[in-house]
Amino acid sequence: MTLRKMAIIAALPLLIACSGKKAEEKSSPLTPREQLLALLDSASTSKTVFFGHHDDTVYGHSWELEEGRSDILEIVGDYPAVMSWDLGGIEADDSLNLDGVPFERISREVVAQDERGGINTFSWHLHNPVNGGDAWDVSDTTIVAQIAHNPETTERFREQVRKAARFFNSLTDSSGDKVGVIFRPWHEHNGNWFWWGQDFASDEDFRFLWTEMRRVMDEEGADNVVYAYSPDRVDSEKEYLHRYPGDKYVDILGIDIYHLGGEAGVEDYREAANRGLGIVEKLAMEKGKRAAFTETGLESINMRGWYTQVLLPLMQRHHSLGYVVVWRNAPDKPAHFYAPYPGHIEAADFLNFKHNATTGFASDAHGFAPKYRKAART
Ligand code: BMA
Repeated sequence: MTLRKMAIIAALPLLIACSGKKAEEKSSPLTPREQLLALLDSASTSKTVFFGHHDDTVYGHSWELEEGRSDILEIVGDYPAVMSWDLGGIEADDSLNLDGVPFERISREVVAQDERGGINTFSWHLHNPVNGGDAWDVSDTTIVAQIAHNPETTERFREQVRKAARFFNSLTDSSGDKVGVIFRPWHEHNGNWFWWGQDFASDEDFRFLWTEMRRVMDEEGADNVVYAYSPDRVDSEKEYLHRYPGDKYVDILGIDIYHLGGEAGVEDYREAANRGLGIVEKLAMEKGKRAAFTETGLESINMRGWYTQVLLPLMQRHHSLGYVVVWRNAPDKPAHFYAPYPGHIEAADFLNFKHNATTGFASDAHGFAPKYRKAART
C-alpha cells in the first residue's frame, strides 16, 4: 500500500462524515416560510400567476359549511392555488370568524390546502381594542393613536396580536410541522373605511401597528408567517410607500384594486390595475420582495368574459406577480360573489381562464413544490 493510499484510507471516515453532512444539509427541508417564498418565486419566474379565492372551501354562492365543496372546484375540477381566509374575531376569542366560519374549520382547510401544495393567506378585519367596534366602525378616530400612546390600550392591542400569533402557531400538518401562511394585516390603510385608515392615524402611529404587531408575533414565535403589505389603489410609488413600515417587516408587496361600475368601469379598472400592479412589480424587484394582486374582482361578474378579457390580460402583462385573489362568494347575499359558480353564465369563460398557461391552480402549485419541500408533502 502506498503512503498516498494509506492517507486516503485514514481520511475516509472524515470524508464520509463531511460528505454525509453536506448531503444532509442539502436535503434538509426548508422552513415553512422559506417553502412558501420559494413557491412564489417559482410561480414568478415561470410566468405563472396563482389564482386565489376568499373562503373558497367553506361556503359558496348557494351552500355553506359543507365539507369537500368549492364553487371553483365544481366548475374547473381543481382548487384555487391560493385560499384566502379572515382572522376577524380571533382577537375576541370568538369560535366563528366575522363571516360565520368556525376557526376550527379554517385550521383544517389550511392544512388541507397545504397538503395539496397550495398557499394560504389571511386578512384580519379585527375589532378595535378600545371600544370593541368592528373594523368598519370609524366613529372614534383616535383608536390608532391610543394603541400607540396609551399603555393600557397598547397592552390590549398586544393581547389581540398574541391571539393571532397563537392561531398561526397552531397550524400544523399531519407530521406536526407548522404550515407556512401569508398574513396581510392593516390592508387598504390608504382608504377611510377601516379604523386603521388614512384619516384616522398619523403616519408614525400607523407604522406602530406594523412594528409592534411584528414584534409581538416574533416574541410569540410565529415563525411560519410571511407578511404582505396591501394598500388600496394608488397613483404613484410615493403614494404606495407612504405608510410602508420598512423592508424588514414585509415580504410581499401587494395591492387591492376592485373593478367598480360594471362594464362602464372597465377602462378605469384596467388603468388603475395596470398602474398599481406596475408599481408593485417594480418596487418588489428593487427591494427583493414578492409581488401579488392581493384582492380584486368584479362583484356579480356582471360583464361578459371578465375573467379572460379583463383579469387574464392583467395577469399576463404583470406575470411576475405570485398570485391574484378574488373575494368571496357569499352564501347569504346573492349578488355578493366574485367567482362564478356552477350554472353561472361566466362559468365557461372561467374554464378558459383556468386552461390558460398563465393561470395556476392547486395542482400547478403542487407541481412547483420547492425542491427541498418535505417528502411527506410532495
Ligand atoms: C367584505 C364583504 C363583507 C365581509 C368582509 C370580510 O368585502 O365581503 O360581507 O364581511 O369583506 O370578509
